[in-house]
Amino acid sequence: MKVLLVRPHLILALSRRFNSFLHLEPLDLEIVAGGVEAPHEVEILDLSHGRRPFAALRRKLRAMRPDLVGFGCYSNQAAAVCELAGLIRQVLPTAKIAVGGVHASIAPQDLNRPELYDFVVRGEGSVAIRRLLAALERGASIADEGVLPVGAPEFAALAEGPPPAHPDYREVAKPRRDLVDRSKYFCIWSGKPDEQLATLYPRTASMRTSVGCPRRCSFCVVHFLAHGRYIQRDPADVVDEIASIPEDYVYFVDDEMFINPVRAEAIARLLLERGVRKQYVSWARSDTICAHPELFKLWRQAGLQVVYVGLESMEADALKNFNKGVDPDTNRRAVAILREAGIVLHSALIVNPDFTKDDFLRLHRTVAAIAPAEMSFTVLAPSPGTDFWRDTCARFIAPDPYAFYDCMHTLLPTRLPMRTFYRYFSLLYLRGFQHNPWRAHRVKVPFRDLLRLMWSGARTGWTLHGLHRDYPPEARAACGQDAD
Ligand code: B12
Ligand code: SF4
Repeated sequence: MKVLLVRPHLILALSRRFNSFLHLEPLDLEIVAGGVEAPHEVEILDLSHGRRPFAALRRKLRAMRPDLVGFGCYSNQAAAVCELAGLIRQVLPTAKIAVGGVHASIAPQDLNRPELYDFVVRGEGSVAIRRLLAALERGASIADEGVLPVGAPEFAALAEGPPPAHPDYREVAKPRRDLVDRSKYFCIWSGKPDEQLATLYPRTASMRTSVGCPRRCSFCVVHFLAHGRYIQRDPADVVDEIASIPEDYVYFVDDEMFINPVRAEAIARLLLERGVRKQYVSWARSDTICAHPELFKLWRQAGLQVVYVGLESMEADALKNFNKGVDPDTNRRAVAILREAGIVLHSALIVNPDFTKDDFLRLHRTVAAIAPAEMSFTVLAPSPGTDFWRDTCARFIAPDPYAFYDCMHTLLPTRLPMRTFYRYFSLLYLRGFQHNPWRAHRVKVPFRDLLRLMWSGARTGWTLHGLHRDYPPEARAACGQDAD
């Protein structure tokens, strides 16, 4: 059978703008492709590049004539996947269509649309696609907690509750990195003091060494996806995969890579022993950093350059509301530990739709106190699959909350007039840019990269500044009307 795996295009202009700073390979589809074993054939089509996704998909369908098309789907891609599935039904009605990924795992009922899909796949996909292909080949029916036949009477029962538990990592396929054009994926890189970088945009691979996180932050769906468990790969297996990656830069997409310090240390030591010299970026919680400062020093030697930390806020009340399980002092110490270890901090901070002008001003002061650091800001938005979503969805103002679930568009009414809110919000990015370590450390970069950064930064800032325009008038009217 011929299988085509499709990463959908990005509908929101803002998502496309952010892709000009960081565009990672479709690791989800590469792993699913690894589960498609010979004699089946598999290809990946990444529609997040290019301007004409429908034409590109039509061309691919005509050239390949796949028997099965599989979509990867995060919640903010659900609308795009619908559009593309509709096109496949017209152009190649014989193809079966499956949709998997985070959205299929947490909101399967949203995809129970027989006119568009044949199967919804929940949970890990490389194991599920083996079962699905085997059933399709035999002409047998399939219905279990991982592969749900769309429109079938048992769909509703199978869609209830959390997705199936993640399988043992030894059963999960290795990613088929060879199926994508690797020159297209990059991550902006800050560099060290006074360093001369060959490029600000090195080619970057992504890789996963663990799944899940035992914490339960209120805005995050990971505990629902992974059943609150932390599933870890064996250090030797991790290092074998890192060594096999062609790129020198690797972005770890683990939810939290350092939760088990023994395993994390073993990986770093193996990398050093085997002389695997690459540069890494990863996510870590501030309390993990405070609990194991030596681990981060060791990882620095092994090549860890940037750590993304969901600091979220430097205010005790906000951290408590997010159920973050850390206090502002832990966040401050984590910032200091990373600085001492010579690791660049990427600080992720949350803006509440409830913010007043004073709240924004306080966040500006926080930014200055954390600097120099890479900074990103998101708007607090409930994720489907969380209690937070269930408790607040009646108040949503976004016309399509899934499509607007990019943590930039507010789902809930803002206290300030929406236009004012986004003006302040875009200024945060400007302030963050001014404190970027790359600027503070006087890192030298090629002029063409500088121009590219300025151009994409200006476009992103402008899009953020005018984000209120994406909402209909009634949604804007539901927000605060105070003078700013
Ligand atoms: C790394 C990461 C990012 C990276 C980029 C990821 C990428 N692939 O491009 C960055 C930092 C850019 C990012 C940005 C965002 N992210 Co993010 N991200 C993650 C993280 C930590 C890992 C994602 C990943 O790469 N996983 C590795 C792959 C291999 O796993 P997977 O996607 O689950 O795929 C498996 C299965 O789902 C299944 N499967 C997947 N597709 C298919 C298809 C078929 C056909 C089949 C059969 C099976 C199948 O099999 C796969 C292989 O095992 C997740 C957390 C998580 N646990 O999912 C959050 C997560 C996906 N992100 C999230 C969010 C909200 C965002 C943002 C919208 C906002 C933000 N907070 O920054 C932006 C949006 C970016 C955009 N362009 O739209 C949410 C999404 C929730 C949702 N309802 O969709 C998550 C779950 C985090 C959370 N705390 O809730 N993210
Ligand atoms: S620490 Fe990160 S991955 Fe874990 S629950 Fe909180 S936000 Fe989610």
